[in-house]
Amino acid sequence: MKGRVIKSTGSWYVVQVGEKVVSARLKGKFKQEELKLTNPIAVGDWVEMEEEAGQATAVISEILPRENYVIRKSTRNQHFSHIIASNLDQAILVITMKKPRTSLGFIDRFLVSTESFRIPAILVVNKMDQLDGAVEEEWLQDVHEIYEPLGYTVLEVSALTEQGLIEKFLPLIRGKSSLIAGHSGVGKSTLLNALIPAARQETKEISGYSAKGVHTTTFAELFALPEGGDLIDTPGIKEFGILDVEENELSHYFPEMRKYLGQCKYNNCTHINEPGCVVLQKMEKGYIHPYRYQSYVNILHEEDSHR
Ligand SMILES: Nc1nc2c(ncn2[C@@H]2O[C@H](COP(=O)(O)OP(=O)(O)O)[C@@H](O)[C@H]2O)c(=O)[nH]1
Ligand SMILES: [Mg+2]
Ligand SMILES: [Zn+2]
Repeated sequence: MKGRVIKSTGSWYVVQVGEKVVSARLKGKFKQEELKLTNPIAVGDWVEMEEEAGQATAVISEILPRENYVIRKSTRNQHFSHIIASNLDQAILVITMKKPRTSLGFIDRFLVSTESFRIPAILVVNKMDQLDGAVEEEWLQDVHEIYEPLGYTVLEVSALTEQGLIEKFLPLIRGKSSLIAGHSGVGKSTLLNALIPAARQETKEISGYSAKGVHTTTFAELFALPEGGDLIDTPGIKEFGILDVEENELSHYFPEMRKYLGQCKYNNCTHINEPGCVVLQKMEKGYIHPYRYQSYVNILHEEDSHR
């Protein structure tokens, strides 16, 4: 019996098998190849199961090879990683200009992660009903000007008024498996509820708590769209983290730099101050946005301090 894991509670897995939902568990130790994982099975995994005699539950006997996955370092043991979700067609970053404000630097970190996982990313600007003021207009314009030329889709919606949801958002997610990420309070749950009423996700007022003080222990969960496809909610996951990217590898995950790689004088160029650096030249000529270059430098230095 083959199915897809839609929820994990640690030891039990909820698996979708056609129209049916089955509770399944793992028997014994599971062999892990290559990766050191804190969770052997992730939401989005396709698994093979055997029914347990006389019971409504099943035992997972095999994980089918993952097409891709999104992973982060374990918070408890940094030699281990945690798979957030697998078998994704795309990742959607929900962003807002205020309450909370999503910084361009945060967007860039997210995009570096999705580039490294080779998963296409979409930026969804939520809370468009709240758009007022020149500062916000400018932020929105920056988002369009910076990310669209790089090939990322930027979409504007309001989960509250449902503006843009059916005409613009639905066509992008129909029939696909999409991960939803973003700061706490940007409206991920509200968006999910608007598209999948059966999801009934709890939404939280932002004013009542400080985003930093909230300890969310919830796991990712997959919800089927009535129109086909599914959305994977990732509550409590701020960012995936950038895993073990070598210094001169980071620029591979910036599409606007990627095309010039190999043209720098030194093949281990980090594009900071090396002579004959084509990336720096292109940036000075305006082919690479200075904000993006600044994010590149910031990520390089942050990752450096973790080495
Ligand atoms: N004005 C406005 N508020 C929204 C919108 N979407 C969500 N919210 C509000 O933002 C707060 C946080 O939403 P929630 O869905 O819990 O965010 P999450 O943490 O990303 O899941 C709630 O009070 C929502 O009602 C929107 O499009 N416009
Ligand atoms: Mg939520
Ligand atoms: Zn260079």
